[in-house]
Amino acid sequence: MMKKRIAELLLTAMLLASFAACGEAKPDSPTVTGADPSVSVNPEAEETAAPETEEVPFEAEVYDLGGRDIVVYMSGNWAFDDFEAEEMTGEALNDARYQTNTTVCDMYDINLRTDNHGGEASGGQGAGYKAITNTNMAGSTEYAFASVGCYDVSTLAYQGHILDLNKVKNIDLEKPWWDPKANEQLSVKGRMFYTTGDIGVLDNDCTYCILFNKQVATNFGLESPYDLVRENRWTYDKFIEMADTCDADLDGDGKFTNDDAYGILIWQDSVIGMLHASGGRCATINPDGTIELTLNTEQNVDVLTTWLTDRTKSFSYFLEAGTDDASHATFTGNRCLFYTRYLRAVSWFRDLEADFGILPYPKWTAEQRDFCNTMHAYGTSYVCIPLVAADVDETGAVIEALAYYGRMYITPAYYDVNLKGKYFRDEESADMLDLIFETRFFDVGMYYQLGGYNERVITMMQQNDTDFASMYAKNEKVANKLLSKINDAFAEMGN
Ligand SMILES: [Ca+2]
Ligand SMILES: [Ca+2]
Repeated sequence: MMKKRIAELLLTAMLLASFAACGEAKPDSPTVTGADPSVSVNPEAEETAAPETEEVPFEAEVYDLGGRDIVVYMSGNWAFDDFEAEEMTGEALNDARYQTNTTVCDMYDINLRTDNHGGEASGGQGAGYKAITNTNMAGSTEYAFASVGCYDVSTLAYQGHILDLNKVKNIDLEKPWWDPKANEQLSVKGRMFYTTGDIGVLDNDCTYCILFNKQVATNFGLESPYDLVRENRWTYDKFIEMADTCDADLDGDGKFTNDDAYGILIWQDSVIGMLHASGGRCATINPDGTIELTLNTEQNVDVLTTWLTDRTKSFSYFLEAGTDDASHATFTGNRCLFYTRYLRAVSWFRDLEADFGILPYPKWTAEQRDFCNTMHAYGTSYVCIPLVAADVDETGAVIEALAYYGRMYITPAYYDVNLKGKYFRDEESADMLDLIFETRFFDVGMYYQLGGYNERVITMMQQNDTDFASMYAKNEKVANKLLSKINDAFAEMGN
């Protein structure tokens, strides 16, 4: 981490030097964090200095598309408004989207429209699956491209209904506006059927994180969690040790309720977040393109059993469905140290007086190479192109441009919105956001819902069940059966 950060700073310094030499310093060049660029040119600067975003040229073709409509089909379990902005409103994210859209529309002479089915069920054969398979079958080219819910888009991929983005002219997934870890972890024999990156913010909102209440940390004289992250001491054991100092039966009634104090407010899906944070995956795509079930490793069993057990301890407050406001009061009322959720939660609290920061999920041990932060499969949607599509070169260029300008406008706006509190700006969390996005993690085993493990571990969480081994064994056969079908389908696509 340290080495990488210094390398980035050096690179940034070199780039800035070369811009200066050419007399091309661009005052409006985008920064990921909005930090003062003069801070990051100094390699001696503290590690907290946020690196300037590297300037990378846009290299896709620019076409004159004669005012044609480009319709984006959108679906997924969460409602979302990526690609949508009708006018400038003063709201940072809306305006960044508007700026992105108008720039790309002018550049290509297109009319960008959406057909938004966000919030409709996406369970593998949901709205997005049906829409894309139906248009393919009808030979319709109504949708230029799509953003489809995770469970649906992964089904579309193995059934051959969407294009390999690596073969689309004008899309270059190696560019920094696309997620590099997605390339690494979602490729099947070099094919990439769907991806994500700066093109939207739904994926950001669905990214798991841990919020921590700064007042509670101060009250208990705890170490700065930001320092722990920087010093590679932010581990699962440290996380639990800190949580375990903060619980108290405040009203002395012998029960733990909304009125008491806790170490961790726990969201049920955190069970998947914790597995992924340790580097464990339900399934892994091997270099030969075959997908393998990798859930039942010694370490994964250890991680899951430990977290499922810690969830039952008195420092843990399990968030029951539908009681968010009452449960959140423990966090916003400075009676809870950590809250395991996703980045969307930041927007719920920034207007409140509670002073909180953003952290990655902890490493399982300090020996683990990287932090690993996953995205919420249920809520995320991915960009894809239907198999039956017209003018794919042109569509590819438009998609590439939306992602390029998304990096310039949308991602910085996302940082601004999520770091800006009522009374202060949380600059240290900017570094954490960088880290979280850089280390994002993809697990197709969850997307394909192999063995229903994605839901079953959550049910275990709800039911205080800690016997992972039995649950795993009961569902392994079903998991492998579906996996064979998927592997056969990908194998049939040849090389
Ligand atoms: Ca994004
Ligand atoms: Ca009590």
